[in-house]
Amino acid sequence: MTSRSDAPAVKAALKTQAVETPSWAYGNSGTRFKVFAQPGVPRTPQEKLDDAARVHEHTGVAPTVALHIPWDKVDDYGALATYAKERGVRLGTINSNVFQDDDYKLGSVCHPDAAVRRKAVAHLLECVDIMDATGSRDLKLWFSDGTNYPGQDDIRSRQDRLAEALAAVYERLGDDQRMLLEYKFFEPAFYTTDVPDWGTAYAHCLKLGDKAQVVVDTGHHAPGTNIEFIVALLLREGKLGGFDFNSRFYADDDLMVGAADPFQLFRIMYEVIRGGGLASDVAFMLDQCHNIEAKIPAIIRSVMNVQEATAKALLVDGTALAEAQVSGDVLAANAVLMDAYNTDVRPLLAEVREEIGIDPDPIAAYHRSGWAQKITEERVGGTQAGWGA
Ligand code: AOS
Ligand code: ZN
Ligand code: ZN
Repeated sequence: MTSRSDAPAVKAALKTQAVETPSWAYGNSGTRFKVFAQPGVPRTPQEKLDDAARVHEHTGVAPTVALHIPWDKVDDYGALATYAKERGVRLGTINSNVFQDDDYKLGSVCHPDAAVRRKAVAHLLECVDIMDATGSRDLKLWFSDGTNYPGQDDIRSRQDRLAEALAAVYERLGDDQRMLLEYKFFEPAFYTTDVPDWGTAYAHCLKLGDKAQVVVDTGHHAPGTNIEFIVALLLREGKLGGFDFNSRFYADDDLMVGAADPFQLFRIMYEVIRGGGLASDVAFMLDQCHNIEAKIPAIIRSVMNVQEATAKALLVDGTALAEAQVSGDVLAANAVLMDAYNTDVRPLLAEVREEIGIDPDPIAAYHRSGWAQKITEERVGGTQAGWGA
């Protein structure tokens, strides 16, 4: 928060923001009905990094790329980190995957069979080994675990199994590493989900210790949920590890962040700034799939949407807001927020981009760059990597 006239401070803050892009967003993706393949899509983890480097080049604020294991499996993760560095980006969060194997039909770390639980934990520990090789700070844990029918399994025992697995992974973390526990209210399980909400994630993270933090995926809530309240509360408790940003209209739609409800994104970013999150260790990650739109420009657009919401949140006049709140002037307080939200911050962001030496219009610059034509011509043959590839 700042005063309206403090543009240099707003610009300085915007220059410090970093948005992590997900490797899987560059690959083909779809719904359970159809994957529409796009030309020029990456065939390897290296090609995903090539595309991510373009996003960083044009936005200036997307320096890291999240990996998903085993979708981004390589023999030498140190070499992959070097490859990224040579292209001006770094490897970021390691996303684990304990949801794709047949063994996980009844769950992974919460599965009733101890052998399946051991397999899942072994994968999570392997992900920490990968973090050691890539220099990644964060391990993101999302579990598809849950049940479909009342009585299918014991809700409390599943929580015990979850706690046991999380403790084993926590134990393995290095001093500078963290585990980010993601919650989701339903899907693929439809009756119970073992980490359905922030409260469950928070309770487990609290028991584990400081290196366990909650990650808020903006698409993982029931309609009408006040996500900014959750953000404010987790920040206040020192337990907000990061975001998986995306938009939802109905369920976990994974559409571009800021597309469905830019006002909600602004309200979230306001609480982030109010809670000191912009200058903290909160990870701003995208978790999106671009099923029908061109992927790289969609990711650039998403990064810009986060920046626009952040800029508006930074423009909230903190002094005027506090005065209105203390004096009980409900309408004036609301007007302060709405003034900031209704400000067109695109000229300010264009200036920020010029000041860091990039084109003020990242999308136009990408289209002019010829990258889309180049990858369409060059990336023929092989298997296109994608969501689940
Ligand atoms: C799943 O719904 C979650 O959002 C996870 O973050 C997941 O790992 C990611 O969507 C990639 O599949
Ligand atoms: Zn997510
Ligand atoms: Zn999701």
